[in-house]
Amino acid sequence: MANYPIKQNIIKDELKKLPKTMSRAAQARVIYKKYKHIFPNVEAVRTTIRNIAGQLGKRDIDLVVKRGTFEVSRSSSVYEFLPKSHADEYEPFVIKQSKILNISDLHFPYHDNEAIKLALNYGLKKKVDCILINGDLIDFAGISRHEKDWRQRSINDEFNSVRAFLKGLRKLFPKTRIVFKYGNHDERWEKYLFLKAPELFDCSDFQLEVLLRLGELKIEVVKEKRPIKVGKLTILHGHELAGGSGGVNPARATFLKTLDSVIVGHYHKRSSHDETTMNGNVISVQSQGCLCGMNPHYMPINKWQQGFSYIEHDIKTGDYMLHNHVIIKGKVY
Ligand SMILES: [Mn+2]
Repeated sequence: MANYPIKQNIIKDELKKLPKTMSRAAQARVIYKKYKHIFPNVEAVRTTIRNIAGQLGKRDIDLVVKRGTFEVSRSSSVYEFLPKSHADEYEPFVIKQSKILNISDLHFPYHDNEAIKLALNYGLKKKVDCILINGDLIDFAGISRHEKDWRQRSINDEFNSVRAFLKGLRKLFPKTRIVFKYGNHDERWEKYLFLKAPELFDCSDFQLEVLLRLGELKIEVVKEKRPIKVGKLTILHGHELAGGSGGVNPARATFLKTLDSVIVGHYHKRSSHDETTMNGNVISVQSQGCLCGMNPHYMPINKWQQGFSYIEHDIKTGDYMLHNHVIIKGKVY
């Protein structure tokens, strides 16, 4: 509050003109009448008067300063001047299942059915109790802010193919928890609405989860780049961490940004990076392969791998075993 001393000076000058016998409330009313353009209300003037007079005594300040802490009592009214905050809470999404199949980067309609079959078959064999679609389920090439692919099928076909996939997935795993975290490609829909049709933005019928019938299919959605926690492991799509292509080793690049045990998709590449701290704790970061076609027109030659991961999670301790598989020539390794 850069102008605070000026306000204080005004009040100091005014107080000199007023009788000392006057109550502070009355003083505040008089000064407020004169300076309505400066103070929001009488109470603000009164607070400033009390500040000047050092009147914020024990009775008003119910700051409960417990031994060694700086805790503020919930009933404290001293900080009522603080304006309402619009900052959002940013809580992670928690998965408490114990056998989780983690698939990512399917990029419909550029998906690879053979790779998808291998991943889902693995999930069936393991009798997983949760499937996480960890981002980039849909490509949305036609509404990208990057180069658009005019050869792609219509957006309607794109939606239809994803709906068919999700419907089939639900049928294959009727009782399994299914969670869909939006990646950068899935977020293109919302971005498109923001930029091209902001008037429609708050109409919930146009939300991606509605268009994909996720409610009917009992598929949960994780949006706004929220991290997912499986015990001591954090799962990110990868685009949440700003900057960089991941470089030679996406796991190491991710480690440098998170300094914690994480698995990401996004880079279409399997890599790992482990660090042992001075106290003997091991931080383990992994990136997993994709389930899309390996030679997209925008980057037909690349160094990607296809793959998926499987997480065994000890619900009691939060410990986990992470199996980061690659698919090579039709086989899971
Ligand atoms: Mn991505």
